[in-house]
Amino acid sequence: MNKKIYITTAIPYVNANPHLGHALEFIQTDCAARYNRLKGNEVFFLTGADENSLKNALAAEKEGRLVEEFVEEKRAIFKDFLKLLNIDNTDFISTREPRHFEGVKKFWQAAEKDIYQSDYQGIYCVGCEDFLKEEELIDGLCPIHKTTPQLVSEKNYFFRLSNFQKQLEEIYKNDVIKIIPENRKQEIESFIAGGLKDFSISRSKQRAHNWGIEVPNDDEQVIYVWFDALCNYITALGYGNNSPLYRAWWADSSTEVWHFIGKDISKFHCIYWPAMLLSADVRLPSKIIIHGFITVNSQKISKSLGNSVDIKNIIDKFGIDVLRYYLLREFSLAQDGDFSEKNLQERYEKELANGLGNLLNRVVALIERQGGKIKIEKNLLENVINEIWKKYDEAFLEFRFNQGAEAFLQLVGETDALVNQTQVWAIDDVEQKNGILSSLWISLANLADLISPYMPEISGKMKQSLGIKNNDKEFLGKEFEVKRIPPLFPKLN
Ligand code: ME8
Repeated sequence: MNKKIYITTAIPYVNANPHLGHALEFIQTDCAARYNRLKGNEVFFLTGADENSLKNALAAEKEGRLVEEFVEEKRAIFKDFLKLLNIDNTDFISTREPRHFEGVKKFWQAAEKDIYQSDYQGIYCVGCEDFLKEEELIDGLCPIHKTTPQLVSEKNYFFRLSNFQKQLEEIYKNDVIKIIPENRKQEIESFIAGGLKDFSISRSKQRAHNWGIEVPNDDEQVIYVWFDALCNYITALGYGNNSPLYRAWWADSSTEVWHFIGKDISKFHCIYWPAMLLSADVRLPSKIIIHGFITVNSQKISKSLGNSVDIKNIIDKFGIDVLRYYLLREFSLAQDGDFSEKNLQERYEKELANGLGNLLNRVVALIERQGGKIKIEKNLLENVINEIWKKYDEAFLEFRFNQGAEAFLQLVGETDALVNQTQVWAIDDVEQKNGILSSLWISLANLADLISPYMPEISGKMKQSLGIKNNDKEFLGKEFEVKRIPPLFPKLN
């Protein structure tokens, strides 16, 4: 039976421009969304921008700009970035939108029984938008941002996270929310086992630089940016006015809800967010899929550390599908990975240009020599293709994008082997020759589907070259006219 799946990415801060880490997350999420659409599932794919944070306000002030104007400009840059990466999202939410403000206020009120006021003193890192513990500091600095945290002392509203200790333990023990991969689940379970403490969910307006969503009925305080931002997943659908979209895609328990996030924000998504939802009596997500970090020279990518990769350059040189392919093929969900253009180029030449591209070229040329039309009569590779789809589908169950790519590369290899072993070009028997060419054609038609979540444009070009129209899935007995096209992966200058 086909499923309905609501898929989300984290919403990036817009204090700086998008980087390769954001690209990895957008592309992985898009790949999962496209795969599920390919399988006939109905997908709603949300992404957006996290705009009410203090670090956005500080970045704007540093440039002497109005915050509202600054975030608008950055939001547009993130939207362009999504287009550049060919991300097929259904909607985009900015946390400055009225639907978000309305929804966050409603959510706060729904969780009010677990909210109380208290004095607080602690050290706060604006880069993390989080309170840190003294023992986490290295030489008095935040270990990630290498900056001195602020000492904060004020009256805040708190969320009674401690109330949810037992429920969260049960949720993860029974995989009510499934955390993928397993190593991240263990981290969350041990964090919970360490004891959950209430956390502050508001800031004085002064400390927030007068930027953010006001606490309902208290015009002195704004809502903590994580409490606000996490709500985007439901406010985008219209939680605020209980809209039909919200009822269909979130409240309906037959819909699956999947959050894609990076490892640095798992505490917020796997602990704070479910507790907040339980408190407000809103259903929980089904899966939280957590990826590792891309590093450049083993350092976290960030504008402030000055080690960002020029994505535009890479795309100009190789094309967007190649960057997508590389990120999905190279990085496994559970581990961090170091980005290397040399490695990308090697995979481009070996796996794409000499592998997939060459195979298409070869088979189309063989069919052209027979007049360009092929009546599909046989599939000698049927078992192989079935086995490849099985491996591919299994990989997607756990979001092992790299294994999905291995599966289709294996099919490229097996199809190439059929050309070589049969020496099809030298066969005179018309029926035998057509049987082999049919099989080669079918394999390529399957490859066009298999690669489509990874390289949607290349997939379209392959289909065009194979003469496939209208997303045909049944090939036997039908005739197709192939067409030579410029190389899918041209030689690099
Ligand atoms: O955390 N490699 O925003 P963000 C891989 N606004 N992924 C990376 C990465 C890297 N080097 N750097 C960042 C936020 N990411 C919040 C999210 S959601 C309600 C609010 C990932 O711009 C990071 O893990 O810092 C996160 O999933 C996403 O990019 C946005 O990060």
